[in-house]
Amino acid sequence: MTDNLLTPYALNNTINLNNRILMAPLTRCMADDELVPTQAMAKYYARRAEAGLIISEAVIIRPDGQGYPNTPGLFSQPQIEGWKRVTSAVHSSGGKIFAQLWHTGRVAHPYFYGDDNAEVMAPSAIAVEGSVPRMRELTYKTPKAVTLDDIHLLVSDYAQAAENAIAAGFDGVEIHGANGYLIDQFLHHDSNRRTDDYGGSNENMGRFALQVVDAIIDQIGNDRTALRVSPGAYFNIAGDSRDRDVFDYLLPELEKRNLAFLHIGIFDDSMEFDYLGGRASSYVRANYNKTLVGVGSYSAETASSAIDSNKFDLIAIGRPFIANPDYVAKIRNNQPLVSYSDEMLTSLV
Ligand code: FNR
Ligand code: 8K6
Repeated sequence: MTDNLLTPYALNNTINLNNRILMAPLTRCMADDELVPTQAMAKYYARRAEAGLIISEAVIIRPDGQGYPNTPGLFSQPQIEGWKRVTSAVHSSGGKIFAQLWHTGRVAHPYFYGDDNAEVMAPSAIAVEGSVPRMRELTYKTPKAVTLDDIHLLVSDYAQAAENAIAAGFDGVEIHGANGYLIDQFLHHDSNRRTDDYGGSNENMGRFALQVVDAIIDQIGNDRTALRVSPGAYFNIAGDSRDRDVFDYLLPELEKRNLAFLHIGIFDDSMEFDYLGGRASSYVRANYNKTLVGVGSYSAETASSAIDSNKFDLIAIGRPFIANPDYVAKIRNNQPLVSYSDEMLTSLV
């Protein structure tokens, strides 16, 4: 039985969802060379409009946030116009869509936005190991430890991107604070070795994330602002047992902000983290008392029972939504799903 997934859910007084199934943010690398969303992307999202809420693929807030080819942006007028096509296609199909705002920090590569000498921004000058996926010749660079001026500009660029998202017709934004990208790099000791106001103590480690959240709330309101976090480091970052204290501080601070929701960033929620005492979702549930979105290798059945037993309130579905544009209808009608495979990433169906 998966009926509970199909019941409406009010995020707040502004946003009501028709059901509890979110489409997870899924990078597809299909924007045009100016990082403008295409008509094919508008159709792709509109086909999935039956989701209670679509979270867009991650959208870069400025050029030096780019770490993968053809990821869309929200910093130029043509990009805003391109997203208007997407949001209006989703709205005319009865759906809702948030933009996921992204800066990859040290996972950026200047190949995408400048010459070889262009700077890579991160909390500390520590390179991530390896190279860009599927572009193995692009080895990650040692980033620049951002200055206080850089930080102020980054915060205002996040806020500007949020304003651009609303101008483009999005219903709100999800700040990408997860999966080892810029905001997450500030939240983990492996990637943040700063000794100024942005590193060291729990409060300092959390400062950049909260400043971005607050700047966006000022711009577009808390009802339209959500955040994705990865308290368990698993991608582009190594875990450190001290990270838990940072999130012990951060989660109650976030709770005070009355966000639209908080969303876990993880590929498989059965992963357990020693320093969190188990799953990332259980840890967040125990330390955060507002709307929580679970994710990570769930089926409709396992998600339904997780919601039933109050492990989280809403479920985000990723890969199965790539394989099944009509995922929600199939769940409602009890129809079999097409299995996801990585080859599906090469076309936008
Ligand atoms: C992702 N994921 C992801 N997460 C995110 O926060 N922003 C993004 O842009 C992407 N992009 C992305 C692309 C692809 C191809 C995959 C497979 C995944 C992670 C995604 O949102 C989700 O957390 C995982 O896919 C786990 O959920 P499923 O797929 O098991 O339902
Ligand atoms: C978040 C941006 C990702 C953009 C590139 C697409 C990556 C495709 C990933 C496929 C999923 C495989 C799962 C990898 C899990 C890594 C955790 C250790």
